[in-house]
Amino acid sequence: MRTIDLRGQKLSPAAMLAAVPRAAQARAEALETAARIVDDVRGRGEDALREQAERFDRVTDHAIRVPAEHIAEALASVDPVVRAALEEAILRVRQGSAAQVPASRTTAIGPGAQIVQRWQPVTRAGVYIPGGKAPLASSVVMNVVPAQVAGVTSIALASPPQPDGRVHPTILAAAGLLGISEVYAIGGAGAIGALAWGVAAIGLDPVDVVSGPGNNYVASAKRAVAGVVGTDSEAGATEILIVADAVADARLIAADLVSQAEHDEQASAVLVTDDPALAERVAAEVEQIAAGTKHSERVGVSLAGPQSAIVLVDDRAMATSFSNAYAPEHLELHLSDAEAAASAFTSAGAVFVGDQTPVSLGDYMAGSNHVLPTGGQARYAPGLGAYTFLRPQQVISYDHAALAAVRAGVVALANAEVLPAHGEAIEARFQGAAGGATTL
Ligand code: HSO
Ligand code: ZN
Repeated sequence: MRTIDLRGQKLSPAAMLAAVPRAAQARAEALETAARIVDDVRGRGEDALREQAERFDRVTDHAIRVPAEHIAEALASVDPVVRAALEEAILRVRQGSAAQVPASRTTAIGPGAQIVQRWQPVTRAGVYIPGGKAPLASSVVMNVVPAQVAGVTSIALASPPQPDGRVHPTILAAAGLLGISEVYAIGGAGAIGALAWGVAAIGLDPVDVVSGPGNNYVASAKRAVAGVVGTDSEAGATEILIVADAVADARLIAADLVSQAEHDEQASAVLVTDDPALAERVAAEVEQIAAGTKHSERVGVSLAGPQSAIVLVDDRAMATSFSNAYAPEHLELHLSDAEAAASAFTSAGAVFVGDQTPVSLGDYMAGSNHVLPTGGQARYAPGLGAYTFLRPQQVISYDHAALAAVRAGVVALANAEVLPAHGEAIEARFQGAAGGATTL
Protein backbone atom coordinates (compact mmCIF):
# COMPACT_ATOMS: atom_id res chain seq x y z
CA MET A 1 0.00 0.00 0.00
CA ARG A 2 1.29 3.41 -0.81
CA THR A 3 1.61 6.09 1.84
CA ILE A 4 0.47 9.62 1.08
CA ASP A 5 1.78 12.37 3.36
CA LEU A 6 -0.74 15.21 3.56
CA ARG A 7 0.79 16.72 6.70
CA GLY A 8 1.29 20.47 6.71
CA GLN A 9 -1.05 20.98 3.76
CA LYS A 10 -4.24 23.02 3.87
CA LEU A 11 -6.45 21.01 1.54
CA SER A 12 -10.01 21.58 0.40
CA PRO A 13 -12.38 18.59 0.56
CA ALA A 14 -12.02 18.23 -3.22
CA ALA A 15 -8.22 18.18 -2.99
CA MET A 16 -8.40 15.52 -0.26
CA LEU A 17 -10.63 13.40 -2.48
CA ALA A 18 -8.25 13.78 -5.40
CA ALA A 19 -5.43 12.36 -3.28
CA VAL A 20 -7.17 8.96 -3.04
CA PRO A 21 -9.54 8.67 -6.02
CA ARG A 22 -11.96 5.77 -6.24
CA ALA A 23 -11.22 3.12 -8.87
CA ALA A 24 -12.38 4.37 -12.25
CA GLN A 25 -15.62 2.78 -13.47
CA ALA A 26 -16.46 2.71 -17.16
CA ARG A 27 -19.73 4.44 -16.36
CA ALA A 28 -20.86 5.68 -19.77
CA GLU A 29 -20.39 2.31 -21.43
CA ALA A 30 -22.11 0.47 -18.56
CA LEU A 31 -25.06 2.87 -18.66
CA GLU A 32 -25.54 2.31 -22.36
CA THR A 33 -25.22 -1.46 -22.12
CA ALA A 34 -27.48 -1.72 -19.07
CA ALA A 35 -30.15 0.48 -20.67
CA ARG A 36 -30.10 -1.72 -23.77
CA ILE A 37 -30.45 -4.89 -21.66
CA VAL A 38 -33.30 -3.42 -19.61
CA ASP A 39 -35.11 -2.28 -22.76
CA ASP A 40 -34.71 -5.70 -24.30
CA VAL A 41 -36.30 -7.34 -21.25
CA ARG A 42 -39.10 -4.82 -21.36
CA GLY A 43 -39.73 -5.48 -25.04
CA ARG A 44 -39.14 -9.20 -25.40
CA GLY A 45 -39.58 -10.53 -21.88
CA GLU A 46 -38.65 -14.18 -21.39
CA ASP A 47 -36.90 -14.50 -24.79
CA ALA A 48 -34.54 -11.68 -23.85
CA LEU A 49 -33.88 -13.21 -20.43
CA ARG A 50 -33.01 -16.59 -21.98
CA GLU A 51 -30.65 -15.01 -24.47
CA GLN A 52 -28.97 -13.01 -21.74
CA ALA A 53 -28.62 -16.10 -19.53
CA GLU A 54 -26.90 -17.93 -22.37
CA ARG A 55 -24.59 -15.03 -23.06
CA PHE A 56 -23.68 -13.89 -19.55
CA ASP A 57 -24.28 -16.94 -17.34
CA ARG A 58 -23.67 -19.67 -19.93
CA VAL A 59 -26.86 -21.55 -19.11
CA THR A 60 -29.70 -22.66 -21.36
CA ASP A 61 -33.18 -24.06 -20.70
CA HIS A 62 -32.97 -23.37 -16.99
CA ALA A 63 -36.00 -22.81 -14.78
CA ILE A 64 -36.19 -19.02 -14.57
CA ARG A 65 -38.87 -19.19 -11.89
CA VAL A 66 -37.23 -21.29 -9.20
CA PRO A 67 -39.50 -24.27 -8.32
CA ALA A 68 -40.48 -24.62 -4.67
CA GLU A 69 -38.64 -27.98 -4.51
CA HIS A 70 -35.31 -26.28 -5.19
CA ILE A 71 -35.83 -23.99 -2.21
CA ALA A 72 -36.91 -26.90 -0.02
CA GLU A 73 -33.88 -28.94 -1.11
CA ALA A 74 -31.55 -26.07 -0.38
CA LEU A 75 -33.06 -25.64 3.08
CA ALA A 76 -32.77 -29.34 3.81
CA SER A 77 -29.14 -29.56 2.78
CA VAL A 78 -27.69 -26.31 4.13
CA ASP A 79 -24.94 -26.80 6.73
CA PRO A 80 -26.68 -26.59 10.14
CA VAL A 81 -24.02 -24.21 11.46
CA VAL A 82 -24.62 -21.87 8.51
CA ARG A 83 -28.36 -22.20 9.02
CA ALA A 84 -28.06 -21.28 12.70
CA ALA A 85 -25.86 -18.30 11.80
CA LEU A 86 -28.37 -17.11 9.20
CA GLU A 87 -31.15 -17.44 11.78
CA GLU A 88 -29.20 -15.41 14.30
CA ALA A 89 -28.42 -12.77 11.67
CA ILE A 90 -32.11 -12.59 10.75
CA LEU A 91 -33.08 -11.98 14.39
CA ARG A 92 -30.49 -9.26 14.81
CA VAL A 93 -31.20 -7.46 11.55
CA ARG A 94 -34.89 -7.59 12.39
CA GLN A 95 -34.15 -5.73 15.64
CA GLY A 96 -31.88 -3.20 13.92
CA SER A 97 -34.43 -2.62 11.14
CA ALA A 98 -37.36 -2.15 13.52
CA ALA A 99 -35.73 1.07 14.74
CA GLN A 100 -35.95 2.37 11.17
CA VAL A 101 -39.73 2.42 11.08
CA PRO A 102 -40.90 5.80 12.34
CA ALA A 103 -44.06 5.96 14.43
CA SER A 104 -46.89 7.90 12.81
CA ARG A 105 -47.31 11.37 14.30
CA THR A 106 -50.32 13.62 14.54
CA THR A 107 -49.79 17.38 14.54
CA ALA A 108 -52.62 19.70 15.54
CA ILE A 109 -52.18 22.71 13.28
CA GLY A 110 -55.03 24.50 15.04
CA PRO A 111 -58.48 23.69 16.46
CA GLY A 112 -60.15 21.20 14.11
CA ALA A 113 -57.09 21.06 11.85
CA GLN A 114 -54.63 18.21 11.88
CA ILE A 115 -51.99 16.45 9.84
CA VAL A 116 -51.01 12.85 10.38
CA GLN A 117 -47.50 11.97 9.22
CA ARG A 118 -47.54 8.27 8.48
CA TRP A 119 -45.22 5.78 6.77
CA GLN A 120 -46.73 3.48 4.19
CA PRO A 121 -44.93 0.37 2.98
CA VAL A 122 -44.75 -0.17 -0.75
CA THR A 123 -46.89 -3.05 -1.97
CA ARG A 124 -44.22 -5.08 -3.70
CA ALA A 125 -40.42 -5.19 -3.50
CA GLY A 126 -37.83 -6.83 -5.74
CA VAL A 127 -34.45 -7.67 -4.27
CA TYR A 128 -31.39 -8.52 -6.27
CA ILE A 129 -28.66 -10.77 -4.86
CA PRO A 130 -25.41 -11.00 -6.82
CA GLY A 131 -23.91 -14.41 -7.38
CA GLY A 132 -20.70 -13.66 -9.21
CA LYS A 133 -17.49 -13.38 -7.19
CA ALA A 134 -19.16 -14.57 -4.00
CA PRO A 135 -22.67 -15.96 -3.38
CA LEU A 136 -23.77 -13.37 -0.83
CA ALA A 137 -26.36 -15.28 1.20
CA SER A 138 -26.02 -12.63 3.92
CA SER A 139 -27.28 -10.06 1.41
CA VAL A 140 -30.57 -11.97 1.25
CA VAL A 141 -31.03 -11.24 4.95
CA MET A 142 -29.95 -7.61 4.52
CA ASN A 143 -32.49 -6.96 1.75
CA VAL A 144 -35.45 -9.07 2.71
CA VAL A 145 -35.61 -8.40 6.46
CA PRO A 146 -35.93 -4.60 6.18
CA ALA A 147 -38.64 -5.01 3.55
CA GLN A 148 -40.56 -7.41 5.79
CA VAL A 149 -40.09 -5.17 8.82
CA ALA A 150 -41.42 -2.24 6.78
CA GLY A 151 -44.57 -4.25 6.14
CA VAL A 152 -44.03 -5.23 2.49
CA THR A 153 -46.15 -8.29 1.87
CA SER A 154 -45.04 -9.23 -1.64
CA ILE A 155 -41.32 -9.79 -2.20
CA ALA A 156 -39.60 -11.23 -5.27
CA LEU A 157 -35.94 -12.21 -5.24
CA ALA A 158 -33.65 -12.47 -8.26
CA SER A 159 -30.15 -13.91 -8.39
CA PRO A 160 -28.03 -15.18 -11.29
CA PRO A 161 -28.13 -18.84 -12.27
CA GLN A 162 -24.99 -20.78 -11.40
CA PRO A 163 -23.47 -23.12 -14.04
CA ASP A 164 -26.08 -25.79 -13.16
CA GLY A 165 -28.85 -23.32 -14.00
CA ARG A 166 -29.94 -22.96 -10.39
CA VAL A 167 -29.67 -20.08 -7.96
CA HIS A 168 -26.87 -20.70 -5.47
CA PRO A 169 -28.14 -23.12 -2.75
CA THR A 170 -27.08 -20.94 0.21
CA ILE A 171 -28.96 -18.00 -1.29
CA LEU A 172 -32.00 -20.26 -1.76
CA ALA A 173 -31.69 -21.51 1.81
CA ALA A 174 -31.61 -17.95 3.15
CA ALA A 175 -34.69 -17.12 1.05
CA GLY A 176 -36.41 -20.23 2.41
CA LEU A 177 -35.64 -19.27 6.01
CA LEU A 178 -37.26 -15.90 5.39
CA GLY A 179 -40.36 -17.42 3.82
CA ILE A 180 -39.59 -16.07 0.36
CA SER A 181 -41.04 -18.38 -2.28
CA GLU A 182 -40.93 -16.11 -5.34
CA VAL A 183 -37.38 -16.52 -6.59
CA TYR A 184 -36.03 -16.04 -10.12
CA ALA A 185 -32.77 -17.24 -11.62
CA ILE A 186 -31.97 -14.02 -13.45
CA GLY A 187 -28.69 -12.14 -13.26
CA GLY A 188 -27.31 -8.66 -13.73
CA ALA A 189 -28.97 -5.75 -15.48
CA GLY A 190 -31.62 -8.06 -16.96
CA ALA A 191 -32.84 -8.93 -13.46
CA ILE A 192 -33.29 -5.27 -12.59
CA GLY A 193 -35.25 -4.76 -15.82
CA ALA A 194 -37.38 -7.85 -15.16
CA LEU A 195 -38.26 -6.73 -11.62
CA ALA A 196 -39.00 -3.17 -12.70
CA TRP A 197 -41.11 -3.93 -15.78
CA GLY A 198 -42.36 -7.41 -14.93
CA VAL A 199 -42.28 -10.42 -17.28
CA ALA A 200 -45.79 -11.70 -17.90
CA ALA A 201 -44.72 -15.01 -19.51
CA ILE A 202 -43.07 -16.19 -16.29
CA GLY A 203 -45.66 -14.67 -13.96
CA LEU A 204 -43.33 -11.96 -12.68
CA ASP A 205 -45.35 -8.88 -11.77
CA PRO A 206 -43.59 -5.51 -11.68
CA VAL A 207 -42.39 -4.34 -8.27
CA ASP A 208 -42.50 -0.88 -6.68
CA VAL A 209 -38.96 -0.81 -5.30
CA VAL A 210 -35.82 -2.62 -6.47
CA SER A 211 -33.03 -3.01 -3.93
CA GLY A 212 -29.74 -4.80 -3.59
CA PRO A 213 -26.05 -4.56 -4.35
CA GLY A 214 -24.40 -5.38 -7.65
CA ASN A 215 -21.68 -4.54 -10.11
CA ASN A 216 -21.42 -1.52 -12.37
CA TYR A 217 -24.04 -2.95 -14.75
CA VAL A 218 -26.54 -3.60 -11.97
CA ALA A 219 -26.02 -0.07 -10.64
CA SER A 220 -26.43 1.31 -14.15
CA ALA A 221 -29.60 -0.73 -14.68
CA LYS A 222 -31.04 0.82 -11.52
CA ARG A 223 -30.43 4.21 -13.09
CA ALA A 224 -32.11 3.01 -16.27
CA VAL A 225 -35.31 2.14 -14.40
CA ALA A 226 -35.42 5.35 -12.35
CA GLY A 227 -38.86 6.88 -12.70
CA VAL A 228 -40.40 3.43 -13.16
CA VAL A 229 -39.58 2.06 -9.72
CA GLY A 230 -37.87 3.28 -6.57
CA THR A 231 -34.34 2.02 -5.94
CA ASP A 232 -31.97 1.98 -3.01
CA SER A 233 -28.58 3.73 -3.10
CA GLU A 234 -25.93 2.23 -5.34
CA ALA A 235 -23.77 -0.25 -3.50
CA GLY A 236 -20.74 -0.68 -5.72
CA ALA A 237 -17.18 -1.81 -4.99
CA THR A 238 -16.62 -2.11 -1.25
CA GLU A 239 -14.80 0.60 0.68
CA ILE A 240 -13.27 0.74 4.12
CA LEU A 241 -11.70 3.81 5.70
CA ILE A 242 -10.09 3.46 9.10
CA VAL A 243 -9.19 6.42 11.29
CA ALA A 244 -6.64 5.43 13.92
CA ASP A 245 -4.44 7.04 16.53
CA ALA A 246 -1.23 5.98 18.26
CA VAL A 247 -2.92 3.49 20.61
CA ALA A 248 -4.41 1.44 17.77
CA ASP A 249 -3.49 -2.18 17.05
CA ALA A 250 -1.79 -2.36 13.63
CA ARG A 251 -2.59 -6.05 13.20
CA LEU A 252 -6.34 -5.53 13.61
CA ILE A 253 -6.31 -2.55 11.25
CA ALA A 254 -4.44 -4.56 8.62
CA ALA A 255 -6.84 -7.50 8.98
CA ASP A 256 -9.82 -5.22 8.46
CA LEU A 257 -8.31 -3.50 5.41
CA VAL A 258 -7.62 -6.89 3.83
CA SER A 259 -11.10 -8.18 4.73
CA GLN A 260 -12.82 -5.64 2.52
CA ALA A 261 -10.15 -5.69 -0.21
CA GLU A 262 -11.09 -9.37 -0.52
CA HIS A 263 -14.36 -8.39 -2.22
CA ASP A 264 -13.07 -6.83 -5.37
CA GLU A 265 -10.01 -5.65 -7.29
CA GLN A 266 -11.75 -2.27 -7.30
CA ALA A 267 -12.32 -2.22 -3.54
CA SER A 268 -10.84 0.74 -1.66
CA ALA A 269 -8.96 0.33 1.62
CA VAL A 270 -7.74 3.50 3.31
CA LEU A 271 -6.06 4.18 6.65
CA VAL A 272 -5.97 7.75 7.94
CA THR A 273 -3.68 8.41 10.88
CA ASP A 274 -1.60 11.12 12.49
CA ASP A 275 0.90 8.58 13.78
CA PRO A 276 3.69 7.75 11.28
CA ALA A 277 4.91 4.83 13.40
CA LEU A 278 1.46 3.18 13.25
CA ALA A 279 1.37 3.81 9.51
CA GLU A 280 4.60 1.86 9.09
CA ARG A 281 3.45 -1.01 11.27
CA VAL A 282 0.15 -1.29 9.37
CA ALA A 283 1.95 -1.27 5.99
CA ALA A 284 4.11 -4.18 7.12
CA GLU A 285 1.18 -6.14 8.59
CA VAL A 286 -0.94 -5.61 5.47
CA GLU A 287 1.78 -7.01 3.28
CA GLN A 288 2.09 -10.10 5.43
CA ILE A 289 -1.64 -10.79 5.73
CA ALA A 290 -2.32 -10.04 2.05
CA ALA A 291 0.35 -12.51 0.94
CA GLY A 292 -1.18 -15.39 2.89
CA THR A 293 -4.88 -14.86 2.37
CA LYS A 294 -7.08 -16.99 0.08
CA HIS A 295 -7.86 -14.22 -2.38
CA SER A 296 -4.40 -12.71 -2.23
CA GLU A 297 -4.37 -11.85 -5.93
CA ARG A 298 -7.58 -9.85 -5.76
CA VAL A 299 -6.52 -8.29 -2.46
CA GLY A 300 -3.15 -7.38 -3.93
CA VAL A 301 -4.74 -5.56 -6.87
CA SER A 302 -7.12 -3.66 -4.60
CA LEU A 303 -4.42 -2.61 -2.13
CA ALA A 304 -1.87 -1.67 -4.78
CA GLY A 305 -4.41 0.43 -6.69
CA PRO A 306 -4.61 4.22 -6.46
CA GLN A 307 -7.90 3.81 -4.58
CA SER A 308 -6.10 2.36 -1.54
CA ALA A 309 -3.59 4.21 0.64
CA ILE A 310 -2.26 5.02 4.06
CA VAL A 311 -2.83 8.74 4.53
CA LEU A 312 -0.77 10.73 7.02
CA VAL A 313 -2.52 13.76 8.50
CA ASP A 314 -1.57 16.43 11.05
CA ASP A 315 -4.13 15.69 13.73
CA ARG A 316 -7.61 14.46 14.59
CA ALA A 317 -9.30 17.49 13.01
CA MET A 318 -7.63 16.80 9.68
CA ALA A 319 -8.45 13.09 9.92
CA THR A 320 -12.10 13.98 10.52
CA SER A 321 -12.18 16.40 7.57
CA PHE A 322 -10.58 13.80 5.33
CA SER A 323 -13.07 11.11 6.33
CA ASN A 324 -16.08 13.40 5.94
CA ALA A 325 -14.88 14.51 2.51
CA TYR A 326 -14.27 10.91 1.44
CA ALA A 327 -17.66 9.69 2.74
CA PRO A 328 -16.66 6.01 2.89
CA GLU A 329 -19.08 3.12 2.74
CA HIS A 330 -17.60 1.78 6.00
CA LEU A 331 -15.76 3.87 8.57
CA GLU A 332 -13.88 2.25 11.45
CA LEU A 333 -12.68 4.31 14.40
CA HIS A 334 -9.64 2.86 16.16
CA LEU A 335 -9.25 5.76 18.56
CA SER A 336 -8.63 5.96 22.29
CA ASP A 337 -11.85 7.98 22.57
CA ALA A 338 -13.72 6.32 19.71
CA GLU A 339 -17.16 6.52 21.34
CA ALA A 340 -16.91 10.26 21.99
CA ALA A 341 -15.26 10.97 18.65
CA ALA A 342 -17.92 9.22 16.58
CA SER A 343 -20.36 12.13 16.42
CA ALA A 344 -17.89 14.25 14.41
CA PHE A 345 -17.81 11.70 11.59
CA THR A 346 -20.95 12.67 9.78
CA SER A 347 -20.46 11.22 6.31
CA ALA A 348 -20.19 7.45 6.16
CA GLY A 349 -22.53 4.63 5.16
CA ALA A 350 -22.00 3.06 8.59
CA VAL A 351 -19.64 3.85 11.47
CA PHE A 352 -17.90 1.05 13.39
CA VAL A 353 -16.79 2.29 16.79
CA GLY A 354 -13.76 0.83 18.57
CA ASP A 355 -11.47 -2.02 17.63
CA GLN A 356 -13.89 -4.75 18.70
CA THR A 357 -16.42 -3.68 16.05
CA PRO A 358 -14.94 -4.70 12.69
CA VAL A 359 -16.75 -4.25 9.40
CA SER A 360 -16.98 -8.01 8.92
CA LEU A 361 -19.12 -8.14 12.08
CA GLY A 362 -21.45 -5.67 10.37
CA ASP A 363 -21.32 -7.68 7.16
CA TYR A 364 -23.02 -10.59 8.86
CA MET A 365 -24.12 -10.34 12.43
CA ALA A 366 -24.13 -6.90 14.07
CA GLY A 367 -27.82 -6.33 13.34
CA SER A 368 -26.98 -3.35 11.14
CA ASN A 369 -27.38 -3.46 7.36
CA HIS A 370 -24.46 -4.17 5.05
CA VAL A 371 -25.94 -2.72 1.85
CA LEU A 372 -24.40 0.74 2.02
CA PRO A 373 -23.71 3.66 -0.31
CA THR A 374 -20.32 3.63 -2.03
CA GLY A 375 -18.41 6.04 -4.23
CA GLY A 376 -18.99 9.03 -1.93
CA GLN A 377 -22.78 8.69 -2.07
CA ALA A 378 -22.76 8.56 1.73
CA ARG A 379 -22.58 12.37 1.53
CA TYR A 380 -26.28 12.39 0.71
CA ALA A 381 -27.67 8.86 0.65
CA PRO A 382 -28.43 6.24 3.33
CA GLY A 383 -27.76 2.54 3.36
CA LEU A 384 -30.53 0.04 2.82
CA GLY A 385 -33.08 0.00 5.61
CA ALA A 386 -36.74 -0.42 6.40
CA TYR A 387 -37.22 3.18 5.18
CA THR A 388 -36.13 2.09 1.68
CA PHE A 389 -39.51 0.38 1.46
CA LEU A 390 -41.54 3.08 3.18
CA ARG A 391 -43.16 6.21 1.80
CA PRO A 392 -43.82 9.11 4.13
CA GLN A 393 -47.31 10.37 3.56
CA GLN A 394 -49.32 13.23 5.05
CA VAL A 395 -53.00 12.73 5.83
CA ILE A 396 -54.77 16.07 6.25
CA SER A 397 -58.11 16.75 7.93
CA TYR A 398 -59.80 20.12 8.60
CA ASP A 399 -63.32 20.68 9.87
CA HIS A 400 -65.60 23.50 8.72
CA ALA A 401 -64.55 25.95 11.42
CA ALA A 402 -60.85 25.26 10.80
CA LEU A 403 -61.40 25.83 7.07
CA ALA A 404 -63.25 29.06 7.83
CA ALA A 405 -60.23 30.30 9.78
CA VAL A 406 -58.04 30.20 6.68
CA ARG A 407 -60.73 30.79 4.03
CA ALA A 408 -59.69 34.36 3.20
CA GLY A 409 -56.00 33.48 3.08
CA VAL A 410 -56.46 30.65 0.60
CA VAL A 411 -58.68 32.81 -1.62
CA ALA A 412 -56.13 35.64 -1.54
CA LEU A 413 -53.26 33.34 -2.55
CA ALA A 414 -55.36 31.65 -5.25
CA ASN A 415 -56.26 35.01 -6.77
CA ALA A 416 -52.64 36.17 -6.55
CA GLU A 417 -51.69 33.14 -8.64
CA VAL A 418 -54.59 33.82 -11.04
CA LEU A 419 -56.09 30.45 -10.19
CA PRO A 420 -59.56 31.61 -9.10
CA ALA A 421 -61.17 28.15 -9.27
CA HIS A 422 -58.93 27.19 -6.34
CA GLY A 423 -60.53 29.95 -4.24
CA GLU A 424 -63.98 29.07 -5.52
CA ALA A 425 -63.55 25.49 -4.29
CA ILE A 426 -63.05 26.92 -0.80
CA GLU A 427 -66.00 29.33 -1.14
CA ALA A 428 -68.28 26.45 -2.23
CA ARG A 429 -68.06 25.19 1.37
CA PHE A 430 -69.57 28.42 2.64
CA GLN A 431 -72.51 28.59 0.28
CA GLY A 432 -75.87 26.97 0.98
CA ALA A 433 -75.88 23.92 3.25
CA ALA A 434 -72.44 22.62 2.22
CA GLY A 435 -70.62 23.38 5.43
CA GLY A 436 -69.67 21.38 8.43
CA ALA A 437 -70.86 17.90 7.56
CA THR A 438 -67.74 16.28 8.98
CA THR A 439 -65.90 16.96 12.17
CA LEU A 440 -62.69 15.60 13.62
N1 HSO B 1 -18.91 -5.86 2.85
C1 HSO B 1 -19.97 -6.03 1.88
C2 HSO B 1 -21.04 -6.96 2.29
C3 HSO B 1 -20.66 -8.39 2.49
N2 HSO B 1 -19.51 -8.84 2.99
C4 HSO B 1 -21.42 -9.49 2.26
C5 HSO B 1 -19.56 -10.15 3.07
N3 HSO B 1 -20.72 -10.54 2.62
C6 HSO B 1 -20.64 -4.72 1.62
O1 HSO B 1 -19.78 -3.74 1.34
ZN1 ZN C 1 -17.77 -7.68 3.25
